[in-house]
Amino acid sequence: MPEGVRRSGPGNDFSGRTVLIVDDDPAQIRHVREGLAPHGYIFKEALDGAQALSAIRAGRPDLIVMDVEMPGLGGVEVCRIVKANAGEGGFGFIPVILMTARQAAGKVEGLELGADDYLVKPFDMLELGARVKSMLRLKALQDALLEKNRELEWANRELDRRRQELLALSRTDALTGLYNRRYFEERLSEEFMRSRRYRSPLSLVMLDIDHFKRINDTFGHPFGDEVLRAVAHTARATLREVDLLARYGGEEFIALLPEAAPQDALRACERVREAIERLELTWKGPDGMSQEVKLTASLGVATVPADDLPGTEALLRAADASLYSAKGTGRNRVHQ
Ligand code: GH3
Ligand code: MG
Ligand code: MG
Ligand code: MG
Ligand code: MG
Repeated sequence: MPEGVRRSGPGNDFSGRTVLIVDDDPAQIRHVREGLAPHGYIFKEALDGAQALSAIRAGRPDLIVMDVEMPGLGGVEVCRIVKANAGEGGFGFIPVILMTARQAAGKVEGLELGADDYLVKPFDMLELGARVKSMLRLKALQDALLEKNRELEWANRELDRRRQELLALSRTDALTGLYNRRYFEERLSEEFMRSRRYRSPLSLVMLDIDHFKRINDTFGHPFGDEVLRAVAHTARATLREVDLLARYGGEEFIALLPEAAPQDALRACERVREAIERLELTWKGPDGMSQEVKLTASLGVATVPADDLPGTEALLRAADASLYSAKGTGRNRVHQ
């Protein structure tokens, strides 16, 4: 072949590919084998359609060269089965070259049933060689396409996964793992509208750790961080799953309690307050020093529609005012 005609891409050397030769005449099988021998293929043989199918199931060949006229299952039927099972999980794409002694009859039928090429016996071995090679090239292209497709699908899933990860990250407070303020405010607007539309109660809670600065000052900032994580975990474990809890900033947390009327919210807040009061944290200092640390928190609640508030801003202000009042009257308490 002149240099310029050489194909790039899947290449032109198909030695080592498996060719299944199917014919009820062993002499014809031998003939085809000898004709294709110089190309370095691996040959499998079958003497009828049933044998051919077992051979295909046992190990997918890269190509099938098959007689049309065989007793029992004929070449056209086998071809139909191979093509019907070309999908994923089946045989995949296996090119089929049919051979027939008949001049025209069956040729159109074979091609219409998905035979990829057709040879009329007796045929020239050079022609057989060229057609086999062209089919193997087709097969290699098809395989490369499938592989690319699989890679694309994988890349797509990976992208999707990362998108989800990024989305989750953009909603998360890095220190505590709770939702962050931005996501909370998004949800607050939605929940407020829902509450208004369905006239269902909605409570907003603000929680602020008492004298947190002292904890930082006494035990250091890293221990302060540990305390924040412990409070976050405790509040999350105490509230209902439908309650939205977020870190609002610094040592302040905020929670949205859907369907919670004032009394429900009060009870929930009391549970959180008590759970924080019960927390037993241990500060570990240098030289094996350690100390039990206790803490408390103050909580402020506001509820719509019990508190007649026009919007989320007013709801936030009302909860903040309740918190301020809880702080002002001695801390470690819930006000509403
Ligand atoms: P009060 O009972 O009135 O709320 O007093 P407080 O000390 O808790 O309140 P203040 O606002 O005076 O102090 C809050 C402290 O929280 C100050 C700030 O350094 C600390 N803080 C804010 N964010 C973080 C954080 O991410 N980690 C740690 N360790 N400390 C933080
Ligand atoms: Mg025959
Ligand atoms: Mg504060
Ligand atoms: Mg505080
Ligand atoms: Mg109030």
